[in-house]
Amino acid sequence: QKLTNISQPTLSLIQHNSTQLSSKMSNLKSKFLEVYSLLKEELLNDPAFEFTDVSRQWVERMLDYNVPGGKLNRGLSVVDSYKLLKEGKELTDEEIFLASALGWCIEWLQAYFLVLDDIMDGSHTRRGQPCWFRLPKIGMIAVNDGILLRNHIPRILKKHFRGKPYYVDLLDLFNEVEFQTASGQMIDLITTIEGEKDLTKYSLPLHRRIVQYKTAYYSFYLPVACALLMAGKNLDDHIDVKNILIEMGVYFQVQDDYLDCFGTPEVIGKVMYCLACSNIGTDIEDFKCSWLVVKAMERCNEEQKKLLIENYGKEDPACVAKVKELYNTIDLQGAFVEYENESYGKLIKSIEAHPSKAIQALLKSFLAKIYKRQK
Ligand code: GPP
Ligand code: MG
Ligand code: MG
Ligand code: MG
Repeated sequence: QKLTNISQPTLSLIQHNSTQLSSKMSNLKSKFLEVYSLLKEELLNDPAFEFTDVSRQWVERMLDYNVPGGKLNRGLSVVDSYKLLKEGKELTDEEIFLASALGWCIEWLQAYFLVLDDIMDGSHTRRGQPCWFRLPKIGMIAVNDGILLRNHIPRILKKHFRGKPYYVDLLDLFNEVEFQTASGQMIDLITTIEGEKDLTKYSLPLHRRIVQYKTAYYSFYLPVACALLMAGKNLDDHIDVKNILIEMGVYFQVQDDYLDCFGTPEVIGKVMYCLACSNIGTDIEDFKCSWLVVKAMERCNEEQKKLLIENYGKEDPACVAKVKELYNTIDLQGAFVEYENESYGKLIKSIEAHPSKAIQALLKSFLAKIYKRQK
């Protein structure tokens, strides 16, 4: 593919950095996974609740099903970022453990969001398996499981960070980010209210507002902010880093919107497990303010607009197929490639304008992980 705006030296630097990282990663990743087992054991033996065998088994199954099964990018990023902030100095075992524990808190937060998001979106599959609430005998108990997952976070933080000078900032950070995400989820949901479905109100600024809040803060800012706090930094001094990460988060969610429709089901983990599930994602059926529909409205002629308005947001597979056919006719895949290259170029430029080399390396390693991702 043609890479506009990206110089060859820049590209090879990124690729070199990411290969270097991935060889070191396997060790950090195995340590990271060990920390999961430990945190789980602590939660399953939390003295604040008198567990029975049955309740302990429930929580263990729920955690194993929902917490560790993703790409773990957000969680691993904390360790990665902390290491880069330390500019190559060997981390102590305690530092690796603490950064991993914070990484897991983000994975717990993500599990909590996804369990509930799948109910709200009426989704079928997640990470290559049925959504938790779709399993026999789970159903709406999943709502409470989501609440439990959320409650595990402050318990992990209390156990391992209570004595740290940055403990209060950490709690505040998780609270702020959760609030921002829930607010983003609210605007994502209220734009699709039945009876008020109006595609003409969907625009790039509205899309941006939704994804900035529902995705960017918790997925991109939070891991780096955790690493900054651990490194003894004041978050108020790093607003520029935050802004770049938010931009990256917006780019990431545009990819998510794209993959919802054009991703390979086996790759993104939304394989059709049941006949009722005829689609990879559910954004078209759910009348979501997806980047694709916003771009489509921009590119359509009057007749195509009419067709889109008639078929978007309907459960009927024939309507969904018509929307997808239109997306192909107006070459949304091409529009996406163009967007992807342009965003990448802009992000690299703003990263390279940052005064700190360590922060540049951190941000570039983040970007390399998501650029042209297929899942
Ligand atoms: C995912 O968006 C949104 C979240 C994970 C935030 C949920 C927030 C809550 C407070 C529950 P999405 O629906 O586009 O993601 P996916 O495509 O993975 O379902
Ligand atoms: Mg969803
Ligand atoms: Mg959603
Ligand atoms: Mg999505």
